[in-house]
Amino acid sequence: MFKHAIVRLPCPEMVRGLSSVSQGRPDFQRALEQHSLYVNALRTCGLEVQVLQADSRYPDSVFVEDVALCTPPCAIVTNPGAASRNGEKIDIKPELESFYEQVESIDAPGTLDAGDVMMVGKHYFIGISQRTNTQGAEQLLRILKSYGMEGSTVPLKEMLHLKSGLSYLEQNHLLISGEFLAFPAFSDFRRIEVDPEETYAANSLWVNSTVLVPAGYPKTRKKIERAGYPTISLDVSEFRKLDGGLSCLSLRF
Ligand code: CIR
Repeated sequence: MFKHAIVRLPCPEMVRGLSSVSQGRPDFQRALEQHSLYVNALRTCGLEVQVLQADSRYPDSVFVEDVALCTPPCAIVTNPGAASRNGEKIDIKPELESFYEQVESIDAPGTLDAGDVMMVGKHYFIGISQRTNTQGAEQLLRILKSYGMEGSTVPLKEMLHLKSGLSYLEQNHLLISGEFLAFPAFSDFRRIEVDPEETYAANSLWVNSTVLVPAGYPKTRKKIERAGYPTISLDVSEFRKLDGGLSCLSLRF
């Protein structure tokens, strides 16, 4: 169970955030409203939510998940792989230190975005992507091992981040899509397969037994509910325009 979440408010400069999709620029006012409903949903799931101020130096800083990995015994400040986002790691450290005694870091030449890391109990799957390199993954594996945890790597071909196409919903349930369907390490899960026309919904978010799902993907929502989870549907259209989704908007621990 999670007790806390950290989120960062979107900044008006988000309209210039990184994007690989051609859905237009986000509408800042709408993004603020969607973000506020997201925070409410986390609170409904029982989390105490720390809301950090917007940081206009970093257009993508609302996607706070990428700058840290929060595990039960320690937090790890990452070294984000996109140049325009790398400085986001500096201000997250003191926030994590107010919750954690142990705060580790990933350092150059290693790069790692925590959107590439999926926690399954004490095992962490680490995507090797455009943002996360093998040195970053090796550093993370060493840190995990020193705290009694472990991990393995997953090479990405198409997705931006590992969790763009995979979400662990606990109880061995794995929401899975696209290139990951054929990956052997994911064959033994109770798989909930996402239809090709709903791949964006593969980034859904388990929070204390409830699953947050992006609005507009009814087939996936139904499949998750059939697997036994209550769901909360949230419109995250403005974050989608920047390749972001539900998991990217918070750190949970
Ligand atoms: C980026 O390209 O870094 C942002 N526009 C989106 C980050 C999304 N984060 C995530 O999937 N964990």
